[in-house]
Amino acid sequence: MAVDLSLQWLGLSMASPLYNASGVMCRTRDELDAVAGSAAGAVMTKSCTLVAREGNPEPRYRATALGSINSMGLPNEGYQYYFDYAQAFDYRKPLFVSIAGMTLEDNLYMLAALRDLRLPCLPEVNLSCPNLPGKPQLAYDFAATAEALAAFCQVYPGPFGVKLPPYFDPVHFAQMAALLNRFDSLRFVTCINSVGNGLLIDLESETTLIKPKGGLGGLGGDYVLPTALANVREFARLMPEKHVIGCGGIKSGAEAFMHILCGATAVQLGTCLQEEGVAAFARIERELADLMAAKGYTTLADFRGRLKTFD
Ligand code: RRO
Repeated sequence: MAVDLSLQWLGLSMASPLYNASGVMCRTRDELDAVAGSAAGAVMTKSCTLVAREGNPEPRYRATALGSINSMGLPNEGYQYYFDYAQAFDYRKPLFVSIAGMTLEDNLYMLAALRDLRLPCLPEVNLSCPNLPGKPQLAYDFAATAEALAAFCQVYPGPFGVKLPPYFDPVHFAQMAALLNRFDSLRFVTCINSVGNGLLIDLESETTLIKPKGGLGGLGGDYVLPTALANVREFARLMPEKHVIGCGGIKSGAEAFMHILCGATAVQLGTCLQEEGVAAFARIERELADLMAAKGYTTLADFRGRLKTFD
């Protein structure tokens, strides 16, 4: 039975639902080209600021048997670097540009600049960086998020998306979904960013695994899969007119399948891609196709959002 992993959404065509999470394999042109040249269905850039940043001191990323912790601190080459990349891109697959201004004004400036370029790429505005000392995640402040989204829509007329942090309470899912549903040109949300401010410890040396923020950092990998699935599921249910992109804990075809079963239109690889490199895309696509074939599904639409519950 031939399995088809392709999808169409927002006028975009993807041969596969897998692409890189912002932050992984996407800071430099070489890394972006490697994703573009791989089996990934799309390419995402590192979140950018107006001015290039070095980020936090090292060690700032560590992987364990169960996932990863990072406090990179938004190292990036500055928005112009990624916009230049977007101008030179061949668009044989979709390109998403992640934006993470240090202020609302910075985000508006970058969105206006992107608008004026009239490129076929789509912005994903990062409302959820957990690693800037002294700076809380915007998307945990619902009033500030509403204000920011209204301003984005004023400046940027095209479709755009946001990267959300994980939420942990049904009331917060409902409040955030109601807020996001007010903005028609907000067409997709990516769930989830890393689970912020975890702490991993090396038992032998009794030391934190990473240096910034006394060892606190965003968790990814196995640690976050159930949280990611819950966020995908709830936002997909509460925002039927929008696309939810799943991110968190995907390391094989099984987790990719679960994200899509929860309602994800497409899915992103973070920790697994960082650890395995771009070969992960072809491997997980093969595993997803095999799993679908074994279950008798031939397209992603056959099972997307069809999670069964006991009630
Ligand atoms: O660069 C980072 O420290 C970082 C960012 Br901007 C983000 O959104 N999520 C994350 O885990 N790390």
